[in-house]
Amino acid sequence: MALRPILEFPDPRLRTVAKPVTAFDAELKTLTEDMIETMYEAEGIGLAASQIDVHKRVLVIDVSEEKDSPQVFINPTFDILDQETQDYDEGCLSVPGFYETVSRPRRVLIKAQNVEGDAFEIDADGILAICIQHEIDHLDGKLFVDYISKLKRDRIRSKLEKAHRKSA
Ligand code: QAP
Ligand code: CO
Repeated sequence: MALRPILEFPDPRLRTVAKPVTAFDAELKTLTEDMIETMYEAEGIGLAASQIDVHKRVLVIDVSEEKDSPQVFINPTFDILDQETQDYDEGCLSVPGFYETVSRPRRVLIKAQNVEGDAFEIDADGILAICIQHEIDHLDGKLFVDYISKLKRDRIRSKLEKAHRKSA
């Protein structure tokens, strides 16, 4: 297993639209293991392959209290089950240190495949419903900062750019 570096906003590679997974092979298994390790090390609850510069439709999520229940989603999609929205102060491993309120549908039916390629569905609400929508956005080149004002986004951008210059 290996840790992979996480891209940070405003890295343009985060805007890449990920391609569907077609090969359910050992390389995919290794990718998901590395993503789970990288997510835990960074103390995240979700990570999209896009965030480690792998542009395949792969997500890992662990919303459990004990951080012992990683879930893998290959080629994930969702249907909205409840038009009612919920607000949540979202963060992102690619936007470290910043949190902003985002409103998303509160209940969704997740459809995905596991690492073997078997299809499954989950009726999700709460944090899992928010997390899956946030992570699928990554696969489509979108970030939570796209939902806030340009003023707030530009402030976050300049603060992160400054931090990146200092650490370079
Ligand atoms: C996405 O986010 C998410 O700024 C996952 O310094 C967000 O794991 C899903 C993190 C909200 C549901 C609700 C962020 C860690 C982790 C930071 C994360 C930081 C350290 C974010
Ligand atoms: Co994120």
